[in-house]
Parts: sequence; structure tokens; C-alpha cells
Amino acid sequence: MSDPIADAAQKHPAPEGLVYTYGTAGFRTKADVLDSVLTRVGFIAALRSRALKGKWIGVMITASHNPPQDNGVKLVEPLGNMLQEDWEVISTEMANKVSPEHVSQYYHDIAAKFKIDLNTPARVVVARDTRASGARLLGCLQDGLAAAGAEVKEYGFLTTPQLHYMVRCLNTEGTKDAYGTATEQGYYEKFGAAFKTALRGKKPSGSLTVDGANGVGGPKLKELIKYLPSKEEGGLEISVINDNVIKPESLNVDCGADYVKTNQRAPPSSKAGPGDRCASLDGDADRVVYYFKDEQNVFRLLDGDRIATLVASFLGDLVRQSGLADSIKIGVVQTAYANGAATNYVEQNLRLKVDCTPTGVKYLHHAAEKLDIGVYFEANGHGTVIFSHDTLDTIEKYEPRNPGEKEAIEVLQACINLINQSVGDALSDFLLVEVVLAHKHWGPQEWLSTYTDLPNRLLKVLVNDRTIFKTTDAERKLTSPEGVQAQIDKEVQKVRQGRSFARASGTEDAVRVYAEAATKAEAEDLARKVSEIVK
Ligand code: NG1
Ligand code: ZN
Repeated sequence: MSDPIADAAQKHPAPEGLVYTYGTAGFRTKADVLDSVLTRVGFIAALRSRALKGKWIGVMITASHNPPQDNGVKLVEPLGNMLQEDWEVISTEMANKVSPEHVSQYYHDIAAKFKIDLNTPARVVVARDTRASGARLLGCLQDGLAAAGAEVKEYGFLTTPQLHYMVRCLNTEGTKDAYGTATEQGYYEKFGAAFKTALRGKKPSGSLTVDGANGVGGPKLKELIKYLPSKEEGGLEISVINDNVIKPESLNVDCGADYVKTNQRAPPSSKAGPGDRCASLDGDADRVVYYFKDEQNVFRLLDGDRIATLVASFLGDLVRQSGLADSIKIGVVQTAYANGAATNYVEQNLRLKVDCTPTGVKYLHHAAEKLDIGVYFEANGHGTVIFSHDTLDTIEKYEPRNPGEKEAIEVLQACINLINQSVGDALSDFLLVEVVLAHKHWGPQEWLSTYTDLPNRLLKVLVNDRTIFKTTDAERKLTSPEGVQAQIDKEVQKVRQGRSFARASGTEDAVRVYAEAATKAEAEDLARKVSEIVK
């Protein structure tokens, strides 16, 4: 008897001796060992969709900010969220099945375990970034999806957040939660219109240069620009650089959000003068950081923490001005990588609650879901804002008592439409930043002046076995190996305003060490000492 699952697995055999893990960003590794994984992800996507009675599941082929020779794949839940945790485990197990018979057996075991009717329709949405290996990997995925009998909607090239948007739109079509039209044009129209409304006639000052990391974000942004008000219409002048997707080997090389954040410098190709606003996207456009050169020509970074504080303060003002401060509470969610000065600013100056979660968007997203308005950003620029059902309801039903309240509530509503609530979206995030700056009449210097970052250093330490590093307290303390945390604590106490932690990376085979202190020298010294301890 024919077994299409086993046949497809046979066509894309798993390399012997490799172990795959569905990590914080899905499967991610060298592209040339991913064929078998993609086919198996196809099986999982079909099962997941059937388990949810035929809801659309997303599959994105990308390795974000990783080098051009890498690739990866992740699954997206019906509302655009990251894959549910127990299915991460299932995905990992499936990816590590080697023999075609075992793959097929596992497929049927999962169906039986979750009482999945294999005759239920399975629906899967697929897109990829611009990596050279993407076409081949897409073929491997399609073989898996076809063997599992899934209905497939293929969007070709999309940014990761666009794919999340499509998934959410398709699953909410025709309901009261309808999110938008599930086409690229629908995406541009929705965010373009919201940007215009949110500006409310306030003119963004100067221009913005956006670095596309030579990835999918560049061409998609150029498309989006067609739907934004032009400079003459009171809009924003945007120039796009590093948008070469014809040369995939240039992806993320000397450009992009990760380069800027990690090296704390502008891409060498940048020609911006003092005071010019610049932003860098990462390879799949789900992260954005801002930066500029100050009057002394010193590079200044405005990272995810800055975006979170800027947005939280603006939303806080709008909620107050619309008379809703008593019924809607805003909170900010960060990870341990947030600069201590940012945390302090939110708590002391903005007087908002801060939650700290482990690294990984799913943790931040879950914590933010518990808030009326949850602003969550990783320091590296990945994040968004989410509004609870009750909050949306309250805003919708609210009768403004005067023109001031009316204006504030209209801007708030436009911001809700401008923010991609399915996932952090670099394009939507930078438009939001521009709206806030325009309303506040701020340039990057005023934004930067809200607080002073503590000098900090992030180091990557190669260790023999990173799995022995276990943490607690949102990854801020090590519980294993024994005694290491006590040694770290001792070093931290030696510097002023010191803070440091070590944790195993979820995306690379390394331990990351973060340190901050009152001065650059102390922060660097502390990072070095802690690295020595964990080595
Ligand atoms: P790991 O490798 O687990 O530190 C990195 C980022 C995360 C997140 C994921 C997914 C840092 C310090 N870590 O995780 O914030 O973005 O990649 O891409 O930036
Ligand atoms: Zn990314």
C-alpha cells in the first residue's frame, strides 16, 4: 500500500547524526542540512491545522538576521502568534525521525494522540525571505504539504510579519475580529491608511533613511511607500538603502538591525549627516532599531528599549487625554537585556508597571496579553503593542466628552490600526515611531534625551556544553552549574550600578553574557570577568 508520508520523507532523507531543535525562532541552521526538516514541517503544519479544525497555519522560511548561508523555518498559529509550546516539542521530535517508516508512524501517532481526523481539511499559508536556499527549501516543504494533503496558499516573498498578518486575516475573515484583507495590497492599504490618520496633519520633520539589510524588507518597504502620504501631502520622506536582494550573499552583511545593535555603529555604507534619522531592519523585517549621529558626530543608538519607552509614553498620554486613564492600564514587558536605565525610566518617570520575561517573543507576548495595553520590545528591536479585547471594547464604546478627548481617542484608534498586533513588525513599528515623533515635535536628540543608557556590553562565550547553564528569575540568575552565580554576584558588587547575567543562547551554540555598569570601562570589565567565570 502506498504511504505518501513515508514516500515524501524518503525523497528528502534526514542527514545521519544531526540533532534539530525547534528553538525560540523555529528551526535555524545551515541551509544545506534543512531539506528533511522542511518536509517534516510540512507534515506538522498539516496536522496542526487539522487539530484546529482546518484553521490556517503559517509557515515562514527565514533565518532572520543570520548569515546568508543559514536558513530556517517557523510555524505560525491562527492569530499570528508563535507556535504553541507542546507543538514545538512535537516538531522537534518529527524533525529528528530518520527512517521514512518512523516519520510516517510518528505522523499517525500524533494524529491518534490528539484525535485528529486526517480527513479534515488542512490549510497552510507559506512565504519565504530572499535567501538563495529559499526556493529549494520551499520545494521540500511543498512535498511535505502535498503528501499530507494540505491546501496551500503561497505568497512567494514576504516579510515575516506580513506572513503573520496573512494568517490572522485568513482566520478572522468575515468575523467581528476581521483583521484585514489577506493580500499584500491589503497589508499596505491598512497600514498606509492608519499612518495617515494617526499623523492627523502633524508633519514628520526631516527625512528617514531605512536600511533594508539587503533582505526582503527593502522591496516590501518600497511597495509600502506607494501607499503612504508623500512629503507634499504632509507625509514622510523615506529613502531606502541596502535593498539589494539580487545579491543574496549580501544579506545582513555589514548592515541591518543586528549589525547596528551588536556593533553599536551605523552600517559602513551609511551617508547620513548629523541629526539625520536612520533606521535598520533585519533580514526578515521583524526588528527595527533607530540611530543618528549627534552634533559631535558620535553614533547614538535608539534601540528596542527606546521604542518601547517612546511608545508607552505616547499611548499613556493618549489614554489620559481621552479620559480613559482609570479604566485602561498600560504596562511594559522587557527581557533581562533591557537597559537598567530604560526599566528605571518606565517605572519612575512614566510610572508604569514593568514585567520581565525570559528571552523569546512568545514569553513577552504572553505577558503582554495579560495587560490592558501591553507594550513589549526586546532591546534588539523586536516587539509590538497589544490591546486586550476589553480595552478595544472600552475604546470603541467610549463617548468623548469634549473635542480634546475626541481627538485623543481618534489618534489612539489609528495607532491600534497602525500596530501589527499579530507580531513585532519593523515596518509598522517605524511608522508608529514616526507618528509619535511628529506628534511630540521631536527629533532623535529629544528622543535620546529622555534618559541616559547605562554603558553595557554583550559577549558571546563558546563553551563545551551550553545545556548545563540553567536559569531562574526570567534568566537573570543561574541555578547551574553550581557556584557560578555566586561568583558572578561577587564581581557585580565590585562595580557601580553593576548588573550582569549569563544564559545559554536559544539560537546559537554559545552562552551570552550581558553586563552593565556606571561607566563603559566598568561594564566591559564586568562582562570580561563574567565570561571568564562561565568559560
Ligand atoms: P538568543 O540567541 O536566545 O539570545 C536571540 C535574541 C533574542 C531573540 C532571538 C530570536 C538577544 C540577546 N537574543 O536569542 O532576543 O530575538 O534571538 O531571534 O538579542
Ligand atoms: Zn528577524
